[in-house]
Amino acid sequence: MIIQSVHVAILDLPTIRPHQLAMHTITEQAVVVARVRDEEGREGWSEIATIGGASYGESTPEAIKANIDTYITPHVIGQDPIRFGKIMYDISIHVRGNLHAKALVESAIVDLAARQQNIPAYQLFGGKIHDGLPVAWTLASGDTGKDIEEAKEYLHQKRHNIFKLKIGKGDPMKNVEHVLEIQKAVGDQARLTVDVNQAWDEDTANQCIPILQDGGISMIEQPLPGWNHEGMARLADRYRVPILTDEGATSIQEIFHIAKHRAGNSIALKVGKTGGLTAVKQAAGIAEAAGLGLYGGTMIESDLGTAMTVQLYSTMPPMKFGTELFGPLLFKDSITTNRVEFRDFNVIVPDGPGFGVDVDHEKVEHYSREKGVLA
Ligand code: MUC
Ligand code: MG
Repeated sequence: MIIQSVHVAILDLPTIRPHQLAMHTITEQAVVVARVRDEEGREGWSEIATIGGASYGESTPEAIKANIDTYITPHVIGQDPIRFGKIMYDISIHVRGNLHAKALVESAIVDLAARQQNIPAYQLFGGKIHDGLPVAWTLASGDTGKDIEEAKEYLHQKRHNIFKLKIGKGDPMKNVEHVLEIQKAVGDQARLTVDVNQAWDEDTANQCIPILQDGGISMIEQPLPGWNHEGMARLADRYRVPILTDEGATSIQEIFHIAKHRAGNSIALKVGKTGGLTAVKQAAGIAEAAGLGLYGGTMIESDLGTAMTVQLYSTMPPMKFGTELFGPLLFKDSITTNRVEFRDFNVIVPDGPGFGVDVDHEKVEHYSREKGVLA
């Protein structure tokens, strides 16, 4: 049952509140979805997000769509989805880089391959080890009081007991005070981490990290620019609090480089930046072999992209820092008819065929930037 079509659309999904990062505040998240269809009309779907247009990483939603439509789709049409390894190998010969685009395409093909066999997609990656994964929530409302309220509410609901604080925007010392206030309010019941999103230079990092470390913060994510592997290595060497590389840890080659030079002592995995589900498993292998701690990252995808990532992470040994697959909870609405579940501080691994969530075609059309692409 070969693949007959590939279609890609950009969706703009509104969030329940502004989500403030160093470089961009998300009120509407642009996610890219792909649909592959076989000869019998069966569909495989996937979703990958970037953040803030071109402001976060190398890819943009528009580039992902254009490059799949023009350069990748011809290598997918007529292929057998169960041979997704061969398809991705063929694509790698003809298309350099474009990791987010490759991730989106591979994932849609995997969903279709699993649905053709009526099995969950995690069966194609060795089977699940876990039924649920610890899941953090990001406190990023931009207001200390609101963040404390959110943290207390989610602790009460037993939804999250790990909180990541975005502290890359504005005055670094004020942000450190903000972290310590939240730590004082909930720190005995929760574990707190911070994500600087590349905003500091090394001097600023050396001023702020000791205070955060003494304050009981359990991990510092990407304090320096992604390119500054040497600086990250010095910080990882100097402090006992774990230093996590996110934006700097992209392709498997880059992750090998980070592991070799210990540019951080832990890394955030993400399906988009590393180039797909298979690539993320390879990346995790490199990191584990080097003794780096793992974190199950997200680019804030909705139920579809989250289900696919939850399924993949479920096939890996426990990650030292858990996951942050909270994406569906930040959106006002869902583009799937069934939802990813969150309970007892865990995100639950969906068990249905494919990634275990079914796309709501009307919702996809409603949120599509360009109408009729996936109709
Ligand atoms: C990032 O840099 O980690 C993931 C969770 C979140 O709040 O922001 C994203 C991106
Ligand atoms: Mg990050």
